[in-house]
Amino acid sequence: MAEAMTGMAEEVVPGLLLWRGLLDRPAQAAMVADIRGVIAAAPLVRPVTAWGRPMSVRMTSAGRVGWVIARGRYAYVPRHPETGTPWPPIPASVLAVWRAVSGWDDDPDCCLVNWYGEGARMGLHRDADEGEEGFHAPVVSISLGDPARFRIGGTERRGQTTRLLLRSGDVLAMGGPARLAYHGIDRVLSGEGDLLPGGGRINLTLRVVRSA
Ligand SMILES: O=C(O)CCC(=O)C(=O)O
Ligand SMILES: [Mn+2]
Repeated sequence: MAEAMTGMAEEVVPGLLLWRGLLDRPAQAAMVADIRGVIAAAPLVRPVTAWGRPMSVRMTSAGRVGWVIARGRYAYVPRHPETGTPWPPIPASVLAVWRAVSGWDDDPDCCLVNWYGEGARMGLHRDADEGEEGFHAPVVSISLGDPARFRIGGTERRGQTTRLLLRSGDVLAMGGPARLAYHGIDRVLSGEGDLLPGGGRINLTLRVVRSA
């Protein structure tokens, strides 16, 4: 299954695989319902960066560990920072995507949930808190809701970048030479999708974490 799925992907840049429209509309709607369940158990928070600025994206997690910014430091922790309760499990619908595309035997430890409201974006960054062993696995990203302009470069912050539009139902895997590449969301095309009432974009990233 994993190999067959890998064959169906477009390799946008080395290591960055894209499955356009992997999730059809009913699958997207079902996944949104599952994510609303995650958010009900683990409310979205707006992390504050090390520079003291609140991020424009609101976040929560599912899985063994969740990604947080704690006193200016990025960390994977086993409990929600505000409620103190363990993160809810990663929904089966989301795990099924990981199993189909990651080519990885183990399930991910974290599903980071990003909620982009009007004007939200995410600056260029690397997913580099998962620990050396976690870097061998890809990061799998699922887009739901309004389309977004995604950008990816190399392992240096400066340098050439490639842009692509991510639409609802698209799935990306960042592995191999793209695993530690700088990437971000320049802009969400608010209101151009019709999956989420009132607009907005949900992005899920699945990560193997060996640092926590
Ligand atoms: O929203 C996206 O598509 C990317 C999110 C991302 O890069 C992250 O959560 O680390
Ligand atoms: Mn990222």
